[in-house]
Amino acid sequence: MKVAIIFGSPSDTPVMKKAAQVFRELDVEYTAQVLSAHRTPELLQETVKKLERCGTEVILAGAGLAAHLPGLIAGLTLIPVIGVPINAGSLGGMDALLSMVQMPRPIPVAVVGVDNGANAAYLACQILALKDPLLQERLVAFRAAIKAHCARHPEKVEL
Ligand code: RP5
Repeated sequence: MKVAIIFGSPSDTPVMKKAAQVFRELDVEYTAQVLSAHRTPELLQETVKKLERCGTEVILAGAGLAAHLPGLIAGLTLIPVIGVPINAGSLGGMDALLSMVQMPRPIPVAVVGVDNGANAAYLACQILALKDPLLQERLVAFRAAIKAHCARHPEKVEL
């Protein structure tokens, strides 16, 4: 499996489902599991090592609150990690966003917008497409379809 989706709690499921939907639409195989940096750190470490052994190329990591999951994973592996900050509390996701984007060097986490699981999947697909010409073709076709749709249905605004 080229992509692994990991998220901190079952309560993150609706956001991470958006990523899974993109992978299905673009015909990219993925695995998904709930693993918490805080609640099950040893299991997380074992899982990351397993993902390395089975050739995983990108990891999506979604978490809310003190969202250490993507940073911890990034510290365990060279597989690129895309963090999805999740709005899970009174700070509207800013807590998760900043904890992901402020990773200290040299352990980066690529971060998308709050609750934007779909964009994390698109970015993962673009990374995979560097070595997968057929996926690249599907992405080009997808972008062309979006462009054609926007050209056919330009948004009208009242000024
Ligand atoms: C984080 O804490 C999870 O990623 C989730 O976004 C948040 C709340 O988790 P639950 O209390 O709903 O399990 O670790």
